[in-house]
Amino acid sequence: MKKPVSIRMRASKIIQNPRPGESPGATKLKTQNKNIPEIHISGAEGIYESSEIFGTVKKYIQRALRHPKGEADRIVITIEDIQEKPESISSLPVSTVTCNTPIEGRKIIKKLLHSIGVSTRAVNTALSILRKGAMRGAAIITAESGLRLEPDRERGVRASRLGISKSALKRLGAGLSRCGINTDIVREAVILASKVAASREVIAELCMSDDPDYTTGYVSSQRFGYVRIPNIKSVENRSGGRAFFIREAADVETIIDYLERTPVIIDSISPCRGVTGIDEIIDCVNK
Ligand code: WAQ
Ligand code: MG
Repeated sequence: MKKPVSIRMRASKIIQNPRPGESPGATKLKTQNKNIPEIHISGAEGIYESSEIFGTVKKYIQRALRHPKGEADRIVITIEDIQEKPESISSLPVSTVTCNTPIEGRKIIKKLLHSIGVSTRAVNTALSILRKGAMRGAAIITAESGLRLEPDRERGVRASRLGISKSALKRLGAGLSRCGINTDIVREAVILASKVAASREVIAELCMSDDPDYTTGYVSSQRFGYVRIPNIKSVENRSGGRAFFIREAADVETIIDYLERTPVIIDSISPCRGVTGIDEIIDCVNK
């Protein structure tokens, strides 16, 4: 990639006259030095070539202005040169399980995460954070004891400085198209999950969109890939978020530095498998 740049967007909305108890996830707008509560509307990030800056910023702004969570009143765009040479990684293989209800979804989440050593306590910590929603980034949870370790619980940790080469993007798009799931949302989530899973200290990730109309979530890990779970929540449900499960003895600061600051580019692609049985997915773990 020639002259890589990191582009990030975050959009928020001011809550006018909030009633007590409403918008529990609202944070105070610090930049204007006023006590105005705001909610996170959407965010996006990626590594691009400098020639892609205008097109990408336009796409990000359109996304912030036409979001199902509401129209943003504040959009912050950050564009920075990438100085370090990005690390190259492969994308995770993608599969989809059959799931018809949120209750079934919870069972699938537990089964997949238990198969790679994430404890019930850790899964329950994550599910209760996702149920509350309203974070801008992800929670960091120890996989055995289920302790929550990210320093700022309102913000969470945002995986950033991640991208994909043009040729890998083409191949990823072709694989996802064959499964009928080649959308911005899926591509961006696969890229993010692949960077997160490439950290040796991260065992798995759980994700549920906070968009009220997007009901497919995923569990991912280097061991079984990116596993999509349809109907993980019901329509009109505004809960959502991400949790990264980490090794018990891992150093949180090192993990955050990798997730937020180390530039990573996907330059090879793993297969897109389509609908797969959960037992078949777990069998891969034991091989
Ligand atoms: N780093 C960490 N956490 C993030 C990031 C990031 N870069 N971006 C979003 N989050 C957290 C944050 O808490 C959001 O509220 C939550 O995740 C959901 O973000 O294959 O669209 O952008 O069909 O709404 C999954 C795709 C889509 C499943 C997830 O997430 C599929 C999605 P959203
Ligand atoms: Mg969202």
